[in-house]
Amino acid sequence: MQMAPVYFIVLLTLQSGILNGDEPNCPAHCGVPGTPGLPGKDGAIGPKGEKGEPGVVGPSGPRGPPGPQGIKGPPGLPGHLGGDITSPKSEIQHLSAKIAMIEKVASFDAFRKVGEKYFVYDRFVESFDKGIQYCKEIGGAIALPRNADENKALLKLSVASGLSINPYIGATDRDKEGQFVDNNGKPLTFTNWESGQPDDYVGAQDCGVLRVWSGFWDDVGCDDKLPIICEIEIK
Ligand SMILES: [Ca+2]
Repeated sequence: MQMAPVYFIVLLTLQSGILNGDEPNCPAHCGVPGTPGLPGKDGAIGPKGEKGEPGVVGPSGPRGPPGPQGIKGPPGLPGHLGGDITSPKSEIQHLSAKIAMIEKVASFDAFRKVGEKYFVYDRFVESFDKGIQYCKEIGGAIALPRNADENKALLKLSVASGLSINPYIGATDRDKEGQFVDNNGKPLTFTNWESGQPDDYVGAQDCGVLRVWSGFWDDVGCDDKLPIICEIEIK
């Protein structure tokens, strides 16, 4: 019961302060806080800026993947079947074959060109029939002049080759006496017989030769072994 007077004193002191209008720990002019003000107004929008410099073009990007295959085109126009127009391929084949034949001709011991014909001689000496076979194997036939120029060319080749024996020409009448034919069995369109020839001497001369000292023709035995000159046409 000793605390009762102290409590009473404190209560009286507090009550006295409130009645005098004082607030504890407050400055002399401190009032009640007001309400917050409104937000300030925005400023005006500034002028538009100058246009900027153009930018630099960047490097190319990587190559894209290949596109899909295109649509197949329409068929071409029909070609010529008549053979008037020579295709480059056939022309090349023709020239290749021609070159091969000329190379073959040049491989002979002697040759001479006249027109589209080449006379070739490789010092082969045989009978008429062996000569036919030999010339056939090289792509030709036994030489047979078809005109004066060819006859002269064959004579020049014979002389240039030093022939002293008359070479065969591709003419014979062994199938029908007196009717000389060429390698294909056709009648001769040009002849250059020596005067008095062909005489079918003793009935045993059915094959023609070129006389190397005159260029005229004679008929001799077909089994005689004589120089074989072939002709090859290269067109
Ligand atoms: Ca004769």
